Amino acid sequence: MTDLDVRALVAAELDRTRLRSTALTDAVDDDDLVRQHSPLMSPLVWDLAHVGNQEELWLVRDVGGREPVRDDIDHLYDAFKHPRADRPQLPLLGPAQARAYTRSVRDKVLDLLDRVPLEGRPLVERGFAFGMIVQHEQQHDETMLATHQLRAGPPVLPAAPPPPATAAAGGEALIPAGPFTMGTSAEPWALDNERPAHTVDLPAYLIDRAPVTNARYQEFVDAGGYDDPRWWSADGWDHRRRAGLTGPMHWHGDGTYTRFGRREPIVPDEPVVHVCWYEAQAFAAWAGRRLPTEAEWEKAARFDPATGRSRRYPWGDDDPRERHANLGQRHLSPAPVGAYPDGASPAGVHQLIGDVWEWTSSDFRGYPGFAAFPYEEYSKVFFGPEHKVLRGGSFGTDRAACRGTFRNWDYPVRRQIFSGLRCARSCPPELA
Ligand code: AVJ
Ligand code: FE
Repeated sequence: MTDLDVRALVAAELDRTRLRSTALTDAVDDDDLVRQHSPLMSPLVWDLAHVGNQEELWLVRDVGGREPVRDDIDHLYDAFKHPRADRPQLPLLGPAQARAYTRSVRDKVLDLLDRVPLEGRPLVERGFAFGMIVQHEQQHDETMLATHQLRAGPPVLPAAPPPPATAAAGGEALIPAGPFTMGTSAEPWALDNERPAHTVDLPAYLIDRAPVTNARYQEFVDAGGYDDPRWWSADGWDHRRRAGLTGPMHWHGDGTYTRFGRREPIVPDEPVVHVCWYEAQAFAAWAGRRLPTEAEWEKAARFDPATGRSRRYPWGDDDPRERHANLGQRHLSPAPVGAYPDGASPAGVHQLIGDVWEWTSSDFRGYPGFAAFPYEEYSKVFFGPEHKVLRGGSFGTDRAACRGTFRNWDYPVRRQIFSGLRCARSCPPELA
């Protein structure tokens, strides 16, 4: 790409992303913007100004070396200083102020984008800081979408139904033993935790060709899975009891769930969503399976046995198109399994990208050779057993913040995110 292409691409991505943030925050009135819809979430107006504040810190001040737009509000929008539950009590910018602030930061950034030298820098650096800001805003847009799901009241977001299933996606795929390249050193906008590319050798395993559906999960519920400690880890059972879990979040126990203000019958062949890591693990144990490791997930998604190399996406190296995956909030739900045959991997594994984030069994850790960039606070401070890795993105994830190497993480109790699972198992000797 030439310098001009990079600038045009960045400008288009910034623009597209801001349209989404604006739609998510313009959909509700000012009272709803400042209200806390759940102690798990920030008020929407916090996310909006936080997005602007990060953009000011990383681009206006760090990359551009410019004067602060506002140097008096950084502490309000520092996610490490105030837990989400406390944010409504802060003297936050109001809706009109937050909108004006993010707009004036953006104006400075577009000006900067025209002037900052990109020429002569390694490709990895070209536009990276801008790409990181696009991904940061898109991640907060997904968080704001999760806040919308927690909001009480009538629906405010338009919901186009997802496409129907057009292919069979049942059963398991066998992934033969052998090495593959995990992570990336080449993807220009890959974040520090996706780097560097490194070889991982895995024994043979089987992985579900589709995420676990609502129908299958209902069987687990109906079989008394929530009342049987056999399927749960010790911590998981403890959490199950203390939190009084009886089924996925937003299920009512009568065959209906509420999605973005609409109470509807549960669609049986859609991937189950809003389960925590403990529930995912218990389901897998009940089904005689286990969660895949992060490496198993990525090999199933990226490894091409014909060439021996790892692809950017299951379908190849092309950026996601509508026919590949349910991404970008085009639909307000996962799509039925078998709806995206064009997005399947070489091993015939479907819907790895989009629909629901998939819990893996892995702790969030740095790859061998990891180097924090640009700040330790982006990923490194979250490394450790308390965070579990999710892969693949959801219907609410934008294509800019999702790829075969992209890693998400959260606490094992969290389920307000768009999280589901697929199962795996080690290959029995007779199949290997
Ligand atoms: C990668 C989704 C866990 O939301 O905490 C947003 C992304 N980092 N602002 C999060 C992020 C800083 C992060 N997750
Ligand atoms: Fe953030």
